[in-house]
Amino acid sequence: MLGIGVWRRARVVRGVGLNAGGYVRGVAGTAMRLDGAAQGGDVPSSKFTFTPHQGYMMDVPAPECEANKEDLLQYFTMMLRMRRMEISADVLYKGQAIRGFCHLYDGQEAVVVGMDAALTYQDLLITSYRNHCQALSRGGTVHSVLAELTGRTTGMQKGRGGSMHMYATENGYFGGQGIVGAQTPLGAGLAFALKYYEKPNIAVTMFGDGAANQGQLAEAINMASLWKLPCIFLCENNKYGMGTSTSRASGSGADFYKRGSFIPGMKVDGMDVLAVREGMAYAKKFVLEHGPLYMEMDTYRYHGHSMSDPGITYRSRDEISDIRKSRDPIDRVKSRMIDEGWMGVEEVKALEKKIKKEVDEAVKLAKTDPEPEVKDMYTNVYVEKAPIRGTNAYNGYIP
Ligand SMILES: Cc1ncc(C[n+]2csc(CCOP(=O)(O)OP(=O)(O)O)c2C)c(N)n1
Ligand SMILES: [Mg+2]
Repeated sequence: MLGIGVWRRARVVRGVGLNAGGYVRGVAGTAMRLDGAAQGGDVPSSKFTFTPHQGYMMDVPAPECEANKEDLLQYFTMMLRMRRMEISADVLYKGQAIRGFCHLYDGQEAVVVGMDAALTYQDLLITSYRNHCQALSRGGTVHSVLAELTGRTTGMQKGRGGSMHMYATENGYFGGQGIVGAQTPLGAGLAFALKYYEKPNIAVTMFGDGAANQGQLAEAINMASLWKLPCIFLCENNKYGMGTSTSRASGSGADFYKRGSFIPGMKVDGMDVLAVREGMAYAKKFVLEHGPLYMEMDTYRYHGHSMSDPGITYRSRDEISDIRKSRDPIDRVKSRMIDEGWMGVEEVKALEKKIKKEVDEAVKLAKTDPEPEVKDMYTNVYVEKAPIRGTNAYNGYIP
């Protein structure tokens, strides 16, 4: 065993504002959580088990953990918020308030919530275009994410990035990338910077099962291995790359976590926030000691690939509803809370109502907030007058 039970307790922070996610913004750049335990309250706690992780060239921790009521309530609330936000984005898109690309994250919420429960804002994060919920977790609000989607000045990037390009570098979030797999070497670069500056932190570079087949990922893993970078290559295996299932696209079959080949791998139930939290806490400690790790999150997306994909031509409605019934990440936390007697059905309903109201208010603002002005069209647009060789017959082109 390479060390178990690495669970960061939340620190006590008082007198500072909370954002919608219940995280404290900008305090020493850390995603500090205000939980009851940290505030000295008598918070009930219990032991939970989860689907065992699978390890490749490494040991994995036992599939059990301790979690308290405030932890679970916080994860439950955040996942509800994410789900409701994405459903609202779907409606806004269909009403043409959002234009262009839009990739929703519902179904996969436990990956981001569990991951950030084990990390801090000093741990750097970069991901693909399916990035709304990462933005929310790294200091965004439902309002700032939805307003970005509708192109308003109140959006995370002042309405200039849109669905695929949200960032919060002040919180260690290097955002969404539209080019499949492009973030994988960039994530290795972030890990290089952490190592170069001797920081006790890691970088996580998230990508999909489709991107996992790319050459640039293999190159990034190779360099990360040689330089022993504190990098987690985190594959969100949601079973499809656009309309292509993993069984049709991946020569190695289903075991993505073994695909780092010469670096260790760990497979985690990505539909269970506690499994993700525990896996990530262990993984962080592991990569700081041993170098890069390939993680596979076994997850599922409910929506189609993007808004132009109804999502039911290459898979059956039954497949989707079976996963919803048996593995839904929100239901899993909800039933744990109810089974422990930490929440009643009425309290759950009240919380769901509260989140719906919060998101509905954000939707209203996202529809009415001001759009960027034409005079700002070229703000942050850079033109370098550097000559590019070989672009015509007179500037260095050699046939
Ligand atoms: C280099 C490149 N090739 C193709 C595309 C078009 N494209 C966008 S998403 C996608 C599928 C990626 O699937 P996966 O990596 O599994 O991520 P998921 O969408 O499931 O999160 C493709 C082929 C692209 N954006 N960039
Ligand atoms: Mg995929």
